[in-house]
Amino acid sequence: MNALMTECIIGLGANLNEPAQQLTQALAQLTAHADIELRVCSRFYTSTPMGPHAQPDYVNAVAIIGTVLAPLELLDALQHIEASQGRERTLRWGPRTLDLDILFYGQQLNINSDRLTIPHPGVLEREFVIVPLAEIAPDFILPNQITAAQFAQEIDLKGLRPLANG
Ligand code: ROI
Repeated sequence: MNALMTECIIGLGANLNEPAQQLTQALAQLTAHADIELRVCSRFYTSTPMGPHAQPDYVNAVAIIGTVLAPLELLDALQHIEASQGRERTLRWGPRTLDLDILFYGQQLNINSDRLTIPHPGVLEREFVIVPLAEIAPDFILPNQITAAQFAQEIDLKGLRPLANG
């Protein structure tokens, strides 16, 4: 492992155009990226849409990466991958082919800029983030000071379930 790498937690989500394939392809792009090292990814989960319900179920996963990129550089890289897989930025909380969110960057860094808020503000409300995170990093301390594994047991799963072949 490169000592200059920062460990980051990334959320992946998709609900259009073969969502599981979108996630698989995104993981391949992360792996291929010169400045990103994919360390581990959770299983894929099917989740109920948060926001307007007139949209397909999502496939979600959480991955841990190492990167030498600064936060906004990482955001650029992730948005480049989203765009390459046909993501168009249209409706807030609308359906999407691929969403790559930086959930946490490094140990406890808070970032509040126009383009980026870290930790991601929705983390604690999102069972589709907490449960996959608990799978790969059970001891991770969330912003509410509880471990991911503990919090995963307390929240409403809202139908979240691992994909059969995830
Ligand atoms: N709902 C689910 N279940 N999974 C997501 O990844 C997701 N992403 C979003 C919104 C539209 C908020 N809803 C979601 O951006």
